[in-house]
Amino acid sequence: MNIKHRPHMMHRFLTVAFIVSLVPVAAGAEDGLAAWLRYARLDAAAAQRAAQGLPMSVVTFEDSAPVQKARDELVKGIRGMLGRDLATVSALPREGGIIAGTVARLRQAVPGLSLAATVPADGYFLKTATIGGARCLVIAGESDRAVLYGAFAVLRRIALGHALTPLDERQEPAAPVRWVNEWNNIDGSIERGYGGRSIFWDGGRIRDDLSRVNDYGRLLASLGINGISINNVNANPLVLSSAFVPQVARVADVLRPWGVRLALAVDFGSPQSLGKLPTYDPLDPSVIAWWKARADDLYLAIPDFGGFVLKADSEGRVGPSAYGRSHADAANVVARALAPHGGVIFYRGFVYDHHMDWNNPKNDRARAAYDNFHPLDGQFDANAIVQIKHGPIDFQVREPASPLFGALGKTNQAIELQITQEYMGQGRHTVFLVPMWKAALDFDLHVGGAAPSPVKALVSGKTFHRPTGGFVGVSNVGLNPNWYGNHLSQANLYGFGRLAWNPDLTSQQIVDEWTRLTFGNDPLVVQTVTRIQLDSWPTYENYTGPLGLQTLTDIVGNHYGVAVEASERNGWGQWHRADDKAVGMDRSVASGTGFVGQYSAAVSKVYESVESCPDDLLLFMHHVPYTHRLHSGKTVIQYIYDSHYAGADAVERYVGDWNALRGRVDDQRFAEVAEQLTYQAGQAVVWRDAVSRWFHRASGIADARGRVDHYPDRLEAESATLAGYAVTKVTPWETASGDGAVECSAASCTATFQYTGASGPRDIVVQYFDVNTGAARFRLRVGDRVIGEWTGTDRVPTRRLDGSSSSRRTFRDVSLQKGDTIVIEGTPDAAETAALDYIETLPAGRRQR
Ligand code: GCV
Repeated sequence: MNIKHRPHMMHRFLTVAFIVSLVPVAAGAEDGLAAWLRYARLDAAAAQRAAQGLPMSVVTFEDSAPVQKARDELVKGIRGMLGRDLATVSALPREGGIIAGTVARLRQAVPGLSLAATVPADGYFLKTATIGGARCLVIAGESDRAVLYGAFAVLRRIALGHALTPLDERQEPAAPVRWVNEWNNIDGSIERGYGGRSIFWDGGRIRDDLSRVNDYGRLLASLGINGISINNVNANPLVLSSAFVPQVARVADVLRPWGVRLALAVDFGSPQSLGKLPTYDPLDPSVIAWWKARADDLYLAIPDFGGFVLKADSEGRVGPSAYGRSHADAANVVARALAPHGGVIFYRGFVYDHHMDWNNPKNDRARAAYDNFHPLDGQFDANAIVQIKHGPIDFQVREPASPLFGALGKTNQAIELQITQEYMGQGRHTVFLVPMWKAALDFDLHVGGAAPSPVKALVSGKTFHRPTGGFVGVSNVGLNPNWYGNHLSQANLYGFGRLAWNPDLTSQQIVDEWTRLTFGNDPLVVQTVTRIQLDSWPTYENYTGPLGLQTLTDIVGNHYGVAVEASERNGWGQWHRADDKAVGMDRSVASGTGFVGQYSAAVSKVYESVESCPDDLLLFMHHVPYTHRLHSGKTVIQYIYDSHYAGADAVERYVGDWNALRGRVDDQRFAEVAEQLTYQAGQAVVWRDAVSRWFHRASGIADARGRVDHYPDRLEAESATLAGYAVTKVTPWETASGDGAVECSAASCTATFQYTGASGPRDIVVQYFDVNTGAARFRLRVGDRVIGEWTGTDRVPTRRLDGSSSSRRTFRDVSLQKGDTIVIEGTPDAAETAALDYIETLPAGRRQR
């Protein structure tokens, strides 16, 4: 065997101490920046297990940046987790090493190494082998970046406590496209971003300090994500200007070592608005030449530029319809400019008319993607990919899989999944989205003849043997140290990346991995966090819009708080059509919009009939009376009530479960997650009451369990003795208890309540409004006793008293005597009026009602 040994290195290897720390690592403060790549020290037993037989050096033969990153990451990770310092060498030492490199190079450098004949694009091998009598761990990648993927996989195994020897694993990604989109504006704001300002842009240009971009590239590489577009799909034409090219090239330089290709979202009108041409008609020769010139310019500076993302003819963006051209014409003019350089265009399938006449019962936004793109199947160039949101509407809490996935047999496609939590609690609520994505990815659209054709196979190009396709996640990370504004939301990026690599992984596997990597292997922590995460989507669905109602959030506003009617009587087409007798959109072929007919016969048969339609999509597909009985036997209206109470109760349980982890999770993350879950528990009550009261009023049918509109422990602020406070209406009405709220327009005001309940310890809940226009102060007194003081400084996305600003504070174990006066003093600040909704006195420790 032809192996070069370097004896002079030997001494160094032998003197490197094999130290496995027996000292438990203190739970220091962690801010979440390292996410799942913390490389925290393993406990002694796990470290010893992983270290057994692990060589003491990393051997690389290549200078390419991704391979060097792989080497550095191995050194860093093994030092962190095992307390071992690996040597880095460029020749195989006599006692073996961790050999990391591309398959092609390793075959040359280590001829005795036997690797399978073929390795798919971006695939890698992990293999323990005896080479020249020495034990080695081989990480062999098809490409530079695949070496990096292999290194991260080894580190993941160590962190999870899996044995490294023996190892013989061949990994390949499900699809070539594994991208993220960041909807960042060039001024540094982020559309639907909840984790702070952009890590890429600031004040109309690329940031000077790109260290967070480097950190992000590392996270993406650890998941096998290989492409990123860094600006909003509602694109500013300026990004294509020559002046921007060097700036954008800086970002590409930072991401390249991590194997992540850079892309831009472009505006279809750019040839006219930026290029000053008289037209942006995709068939006009000057426009064709313009796109080509812009692409050529970019590729000069960024030879591995990934391509463009295009949103056209959608939500006010210009598109080919202006010239009577098709989406294929639009995609192809850009595709042809990119093709000579190996770039691709992602053409978004999110095209619909947001001025639809809501009076027409046949109109249906859900039909739009299929109606627009199915007729064009086969007309898109080979480097064009139609990027399709996972459901036919827009990231709602429950949607069926888009029928368009099954209707493009001759077109490349990618699924668009939303990691940022628009419509899904915006990082203020913990909602683990992987189970929702799995439901779409695993759904069989029955378009593959006898063979199953789940969405994951369609988008990966497997069903129709397409050259490319895959997965795009709308990510929107920000400068917040924990990326999304919520530590637990990081699991969504992790889950997206893992599914893009292997959509057959289960939600349980993914969350188990993520939790161990992010919070360690303490069994109680793992059990608690995985349970909360796995339960969180159905819980969110329960307290927002169950049965296929869609999220029921304020769709004409911030897409966050509850506003049951916001979707109705406007052109946006997210209608649920609830009236006094019935609820749901009739999308059947027989009597509705015909959307169901866009699916294959096997699928449409199930959705077409009320009897066979699954309950969780019933109101997405059908308009049924409130008294309709679900498969469970429960009526629709009672299900709406019960699910909302179940959802709110579940979040309150999460708070208790999380609090039991005190001391097992580092202090900073423990406190921040505790605060987030407590807030979510309060918001879940706001949602619960608003939705259940709205449907109570609409249907006139009482809750069989007597809870809705009956709150015996509540004292409404409107009925308190008010000094300075004045009663005000709240819009939408369902977001305030009773008849509204009270607002203070004086320097300070008081609301005084008489406590008439039994004497004893009570939890006092104060429901108040915290808008983002000031920092009003509040004080809670019982008689002269000050129980608590707080300031309304939360940056919730609203200036108004509504479901987003309604906030809750609970003071535990307050001793109350019958006849006590409970006083809230409110001191407004700027435009925040120290508004109050109600107080509630609950027997100490009892669930909120
Ligand atoms: C970037 C939804 C969001 C928009 C987003 C759009 C899209 O409508 O509310 O903010 O625009 O989807 O995906 O293009």
